[in-house]
Amino acid sequence: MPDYDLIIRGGTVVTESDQFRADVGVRGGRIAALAERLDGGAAPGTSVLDATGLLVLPGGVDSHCHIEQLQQGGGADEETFTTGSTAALAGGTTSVVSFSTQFKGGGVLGPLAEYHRRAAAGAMVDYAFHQIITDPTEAVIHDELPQVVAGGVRSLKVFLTYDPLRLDDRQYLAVLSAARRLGCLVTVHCENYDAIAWRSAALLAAGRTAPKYHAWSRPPIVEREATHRAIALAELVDTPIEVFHVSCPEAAEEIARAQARGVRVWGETCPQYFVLGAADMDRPGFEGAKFMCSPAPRDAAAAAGLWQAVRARTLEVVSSDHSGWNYAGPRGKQAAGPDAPFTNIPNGVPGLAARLPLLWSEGVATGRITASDFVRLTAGQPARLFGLHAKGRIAPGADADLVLWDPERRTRLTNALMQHVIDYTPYEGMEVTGWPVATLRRGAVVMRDGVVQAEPGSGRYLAVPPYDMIRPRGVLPDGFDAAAFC
Ligand code: DUC
Ligand code: ZN
Ligand code: ZN
Repeated sequence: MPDYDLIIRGGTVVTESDQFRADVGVRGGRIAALAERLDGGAAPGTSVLDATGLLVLPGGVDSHCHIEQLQQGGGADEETFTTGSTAALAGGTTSVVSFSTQFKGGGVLGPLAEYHRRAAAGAMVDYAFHQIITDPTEAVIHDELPQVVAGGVRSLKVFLTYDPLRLDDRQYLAVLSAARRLGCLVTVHCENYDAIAWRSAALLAAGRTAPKYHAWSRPPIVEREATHRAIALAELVDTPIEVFHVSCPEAAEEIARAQARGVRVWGETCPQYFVLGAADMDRPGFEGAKFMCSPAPRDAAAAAGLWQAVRARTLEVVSSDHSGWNYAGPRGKQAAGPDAPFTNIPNGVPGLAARLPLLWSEGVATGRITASDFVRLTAGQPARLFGLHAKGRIAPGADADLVLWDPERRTRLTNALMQHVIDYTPYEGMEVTGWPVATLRRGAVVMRDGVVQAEPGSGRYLAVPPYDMIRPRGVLPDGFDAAAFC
């Protein structure tokens, strides 16, 4: 038997701490060796992939993307596991964490079983799930969630805004308590529901209905307040949380303050908050709808504040929050017509394939962050935080999920390059520096020069075992563990 199935020859390996010239030997889908020179390239059964002049990065881990998410009333997102995987692999991402949902009045086990079925049939990336909780009934909390966790889902997602998804504070506390008992992380969408409803009603009454008023309905203060509250209640229960999609420095400051006093809270941001702004929602006609997501994109000053928070390690994950709605067609942004008020336009932007090029271009190529920071933000930290132990790093024993990356290549983004099913990209026409030349998943080349080749269903489910990083820290008001009694 040859020592290696594959040798990746002559590239520069980038880890969270270093960059060094090394060959990478792969055996059985895992990294078997790293060395300045690996012999065995001539052995029968060993193939060689030339990476001269390229960086070798760990495959991206996108820990927040909405793919084939089931929708109320039947059906699912138009981005299927197969099309979403194609976009992911085209952009250098090899693992995702997507969302199984709950519909109010229903349980979680039924939708989760269906979601597993869809992913097993279609995925070409490896995948884990977040479990969205919209209705934390006794049955869900005490009967169903323990089964969900036993099946390898250790991240619960809650929304503090959005009808019909949002939880009030008491319900949020119930989810935090369950997470503490079961050993889960809670991920939180932080915006103040009532403040948004109040401002939206006023904007509609004033005739301000265009897409740009989406941003007016939810200024940074509504995100800051909800972030503060989400953290305070998590501190009350002593449950670790991650604040999703931080869009502004005001929210990042709340996270930084809590981190400084030892609270286990992590922050995520997304490329759209670096490169899009509220001004994009003011494009002519209905075009602004293409840029609508929540929280809303802000402005250049906010983006500068986010970069600072990234450099300070307050924000340690950059995910896509890929949430694709077509611009045209009956189920997309114009579902309620081309003049729909902002309150009736689906939220979300697609970004699976654009995530790594945008972050490299805006972050590494400009000198704001290092290549090792990039690896930590896009692969290492999301893998650690969500318990994906074989992912996100280049080291013997880890899965051979790798990207051969050209750090200099300049590319003008088009929707065709994104390879998702959605009919537009909000990044159309932007020029980026840095591009994935090839993507390997467990040692197999699944994308080369933009051509994705993998079998639907070849992605593997990543069941997450208990892990230390999300253990409560053991600090409770009065030392009383209320979560143990409810
Ligand atoms: N906001 C979310 O929280 N999720 C999906 C899309 C969006 O805009
Ligand atoms: Zn969200
Ligand atoms: Zn989301």
